[in-house]
Amino acid sequence: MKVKTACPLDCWDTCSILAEVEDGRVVRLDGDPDHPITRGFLCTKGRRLHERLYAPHRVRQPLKKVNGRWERVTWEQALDEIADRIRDTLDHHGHHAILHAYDWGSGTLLKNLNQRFFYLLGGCTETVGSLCWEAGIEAQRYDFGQARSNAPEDLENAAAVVVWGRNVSVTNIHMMPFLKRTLAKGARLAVVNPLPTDLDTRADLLVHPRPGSDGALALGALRVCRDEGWLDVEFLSEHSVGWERLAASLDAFDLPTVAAMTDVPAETIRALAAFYGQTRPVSTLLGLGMQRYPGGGNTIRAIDALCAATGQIGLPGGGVQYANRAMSQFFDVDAMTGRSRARVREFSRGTQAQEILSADPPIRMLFVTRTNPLTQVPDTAALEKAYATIPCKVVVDQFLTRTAEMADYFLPCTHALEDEDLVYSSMWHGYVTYMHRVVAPQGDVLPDWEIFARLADRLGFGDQMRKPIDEWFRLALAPAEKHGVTLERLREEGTVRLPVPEVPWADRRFLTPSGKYEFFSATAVAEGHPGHAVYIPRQETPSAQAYSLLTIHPRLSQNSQHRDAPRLPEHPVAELPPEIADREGLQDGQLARIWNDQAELVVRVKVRPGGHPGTIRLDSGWWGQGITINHLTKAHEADFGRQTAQYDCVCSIAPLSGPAGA
Ligand SMILES: Nc1nc2c(c(=O)[nH]1)N[C@H]1C(S)=C(S)[C@@H](COP(=O)(O)OP(=O)(O)OC[C@H]3O[C@@H](n4cnc5c(=O)[nH]c(N)nc54)[C@H](O)[C@@H]3O)O[C@H]1N2
Ligand SMILES: Nc1nc2c(c(=O)[nH]1)N[C@H]1C(S)=C(S)[C@@H](COP(=O)(O)OP(=O)(O)OC[C@H]3O[C@@H](n4cnc5c(=O)[nH]c(N)nc54)[C@H](O)[C@@H]3O)O[C@H]1N2
Ligand SMILES: [Mo]
Repeated sequence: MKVKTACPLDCWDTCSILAEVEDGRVVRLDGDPDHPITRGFLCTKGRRLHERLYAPHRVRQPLKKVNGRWERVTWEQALDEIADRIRDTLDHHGHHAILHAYDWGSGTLLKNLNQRFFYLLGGCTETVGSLCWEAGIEAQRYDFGQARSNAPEDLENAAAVVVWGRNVSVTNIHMMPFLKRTLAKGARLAVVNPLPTDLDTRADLLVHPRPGSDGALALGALRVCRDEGWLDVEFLSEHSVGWERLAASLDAFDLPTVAAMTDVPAETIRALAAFYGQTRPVSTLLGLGMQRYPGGGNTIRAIDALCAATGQIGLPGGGVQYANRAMSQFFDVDAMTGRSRARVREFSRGTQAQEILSADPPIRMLFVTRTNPLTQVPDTAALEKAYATIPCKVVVDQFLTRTAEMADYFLPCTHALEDEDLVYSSMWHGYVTYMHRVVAPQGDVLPDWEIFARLADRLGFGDQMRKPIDEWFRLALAPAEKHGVTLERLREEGTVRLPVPEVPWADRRFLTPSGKYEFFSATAVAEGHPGHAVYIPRQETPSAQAYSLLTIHPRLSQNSQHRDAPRLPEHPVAELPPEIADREGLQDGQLARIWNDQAELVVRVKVRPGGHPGTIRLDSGWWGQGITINHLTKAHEADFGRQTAQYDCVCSIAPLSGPAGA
């Protein structure tokens, strides 16, 4: 029997899946050939959902920590005790003493009911902001009114493609067939990335900026376009506001200055400018990496400005693709959660450690759902210290993550293949997929929403957490139903396209206050930011001995979800260019120490030519040797959206037998 479901992981691609079931067990997972975008192919991390379902170390019973050791307990005991703690906390400290730390470890619709529970308490403290993408989302809100992307199929209309900081072949693998077809039709390709990528061999133009300097690069290229007259005059005069103010600021970005700021040769900056200024349409595929810096939001604004001024917006084959927030209008998530009615105290996901330590009222209980903060939040040591001050900690997960190991109660939840749900992503394409339940839940695991409904029963508001799931679906789908995307259709068809535009802004009407593209944004000013894109340098300065450290997403796993990886190496692989290897006396395959003022780690060296000569790469999500990759990173914030700036990080490296480090 084959059952249709979808991948719940927080990812560009949001694949639909065909699960083959025999005798009540999943025997294999394949991509669903009927999905118009992901077309029958599943990536490694998607296929590994199967491994995680049956992993021997998956936890299938509730656990309680007694004298420092986990003991099995019944749901009744765990939930009775937790409900007592909640009541006691509310009585003595109020609802803001309860912190709900959540993220998108599973992105399915019904998971929003977790938040509902806390809002029904009257409110709570919750984590907001982003470890992921929010600076760029805010940047595009200032520029366009909302972050929107041209449809994947539209890429083939491009005369040129710029892959700017997106690791397409690793993180967005279903883009590859679209990209290959576009290149086969003769489109030119530019790749802008400090690290070498799999696309480099196909590129007509390779740009390897110093990490965190893309804002200067984009403004430098835009100045060339201004000076050469490579601008779309009609777009500037009819469809935008504030160009003159941005244009005047470009005088500071002459080629020699920008070359020194970015380590990109002047002729390469000029070639990038020509790429935009002398070709149309150019489709720009942005990644999220270059906004994980102190000036990250302004960097995205600078790239938007380069694309807009050269006339790449609102055209088939054009656009600056960062996200597809047009998707959110079809789901009434607030109706499910009731957030707008709750009194919520907000802590930033990235800087929650300091906020916990200085909180008044203090945090007395922590609930963690759909996230593993003690590997994924920058500056792990600071967060460990802060969490240690919280007297009662509850983690809902499937595995004893590093975060769970610190908890008092572990509540085991269902795996996506054991749930009925819906999933869509606002990162890329416009499809939503219905997830049929593939197999029965194992052991004593419960869906997240059932765990919180049972807690609510004990606290006297179970009726407000309990509805048949179809009613929750209908509540959330009300806006989509107006466009004919009904629950019945979703159940029957599996994957359905929502009516998001194929080519956003084709009518040149933007969602900004002026209705035009805003090179200068009064909204940004009102929110305390510069009105137009500026260049904000990073805080951690690379030097002859302190290299940039980029801790990017792993190929074979989703973030930290590779506890079950058979190949998880004891020593993470540090990829570095020959320039660093030569200077530090490092050979391919040898062990080396990486350190900075926060932590030290033993890595295995892999020399990979190409890329910026002072940049080292590690996979994020790894942990071992008593620490995580994020012990090395700092809790700096980006300029917009309470986004973390974890890529603003430097480190030193030496052979393992070399001189002592930090
Ligand atoms: N296999 C796999 N796929 C995933 C994920 C995963 O963990 N594994 N995670 C999913 C999630 S949560 C997300 S958010 C997306 C992320 O998708 P991407 O944005 O494609 O990938 P990241 O690893 O977040 O971003 C790192 C990219 O930004 C580049 N970069 C870093 N600093 C700079 C800079 O200063 N300038 C420029 N130009 N580039 C820079 C890095 O070299 C790298 O190519 O991927 C999703 N897909
Ligand atoms: N250094 C560095 N740090 C980074 C990044 C980086 O590039 N470099 N990337 C950042 C980015 S883009 C992101 S998005 C974050 C991701 O940060 P997280 O979301 O914390 O990352 P994951 O490792 O995916 O952890 C998700 C957890 O949710 C659990 N889970 C899965 N399904 C469910 C479910 O249905 N219910 C519940 N309750 N739990 C479930 C998983 O088992 C896993 O433990 O990491 C950020 N941190
Ligand atoms: Mo992410």
